[in-house]
Amino acid sequence: MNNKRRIITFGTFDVFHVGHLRILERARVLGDQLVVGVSTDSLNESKKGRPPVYPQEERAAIVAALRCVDEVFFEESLELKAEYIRLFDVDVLVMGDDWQGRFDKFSSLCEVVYLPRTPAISTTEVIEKIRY
Ligand code: C2G
Repeated sequence: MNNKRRIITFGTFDVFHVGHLRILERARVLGDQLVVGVSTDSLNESKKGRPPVYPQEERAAIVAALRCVDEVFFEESLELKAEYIRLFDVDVLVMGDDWQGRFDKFSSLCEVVYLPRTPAISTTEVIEKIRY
């Protein structure tokens, strides 16, 4: 029997920064194994209206190399959360609090936890800083 507590989280993780690292580390300590869904380029474009800076293979490679991450897959659609929760057999869904309340409907499948975002850093701010 596998009695490990499995955690899942999702994100684009474009222009990887310390806010991304912190949420993955904080998600991981809520259990024993951390599975991360990295948004595909096309999902990111539909969510944010622009293509990511780094392509999905590179974003996924960076996330997969982290000590706190056990497994990575591509998140193809925001509508597939229930399928991913079942497929990866997870106990907890963790999201940043910018998504507060948005995933409560999955609480019949697993525990749903929102963690506070790291203040004062975002991919958009990093891009702006480099640009000017
Ligand atoms: N994050 C954070 N602190 C920041 C910036 C981001 O804790 N300063 C968290 C976000 O709350 C999110 C994760 O890092 O949980 C990934 O952030 P994004 O790459 O911006 O992810 P997003 O595009 O919101 O994708 O299915 C849900 C989506 O795929 C989430």
